[in-house]
Amino acid sequence: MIIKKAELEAVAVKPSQYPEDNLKEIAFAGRSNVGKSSLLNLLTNRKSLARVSGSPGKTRTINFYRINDGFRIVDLPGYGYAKASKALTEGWGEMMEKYLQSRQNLKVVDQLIDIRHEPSKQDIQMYDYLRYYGLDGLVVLTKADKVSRNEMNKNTAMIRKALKLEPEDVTIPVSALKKTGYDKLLLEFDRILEEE
Ligand SMILES: Nc1nc2c(ncn2[C@@H]2O[C@H](COP(=O)(O)OP(=O)(O)O)[C@@H](O)[C@H]2O)c(=O)[nH]1
Ligand SMILES: [Mg+2]
Repeated sequence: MIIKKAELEAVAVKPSQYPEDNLKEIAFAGRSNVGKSSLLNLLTNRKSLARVSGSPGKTRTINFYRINDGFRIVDLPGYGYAKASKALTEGWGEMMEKYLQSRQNLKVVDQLIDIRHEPSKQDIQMYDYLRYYGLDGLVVLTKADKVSRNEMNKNTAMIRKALKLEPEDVTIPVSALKKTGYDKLLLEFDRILEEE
């Protein structure tokens, strides 16, 4: 697919604020600062559709981006930000759970992991949760420009093992800086959106 049109359609903290129709949705999950906003901008070829931030932990809403008037990419709030208050963290869990458990439109959650690091405890918890709800199977490894080809292979294997991925699960290295990998991810989107 080619993304020709992308617009922020809704910003939600509760289900009554979600768009009401049956467009399929692919959500992005990952820890704060992993590169979710940068990936969204890369995919849509827009410099600042989503705000890229040097200071993590700012996005505390579920953002619905309408793509080609055919589906949505949903940017979920990042987790694992140490400075977030307890109240914020608890609100986060409830907001995420409501969306992930009950959103009929949601087909898959694209889990983002920084290719340089071992998945955190929260990354693993998040992925287990996605598996439980049948929303797993797509992992994007971000900031691929920061590692050598050799490290890329080694770290991919390490991350696949830590998340207990099955052979059919997909890992796609991407770099927002070098603008690589997004074409493979868009092909994966085509496959997901064609499924019933
Ligand atoms: N080198 C490199 N830096 C990246 C890449 N993607 C994001 N970043 C940087 O990582 C930081 C967090 O990015 P952002 O997209 O805001 O992450 P988010 O919090 O997950 O939405 C910013 O400083 C980005 O410039 C990438 O592919 N390569
Ligand atoms: Mg962001």
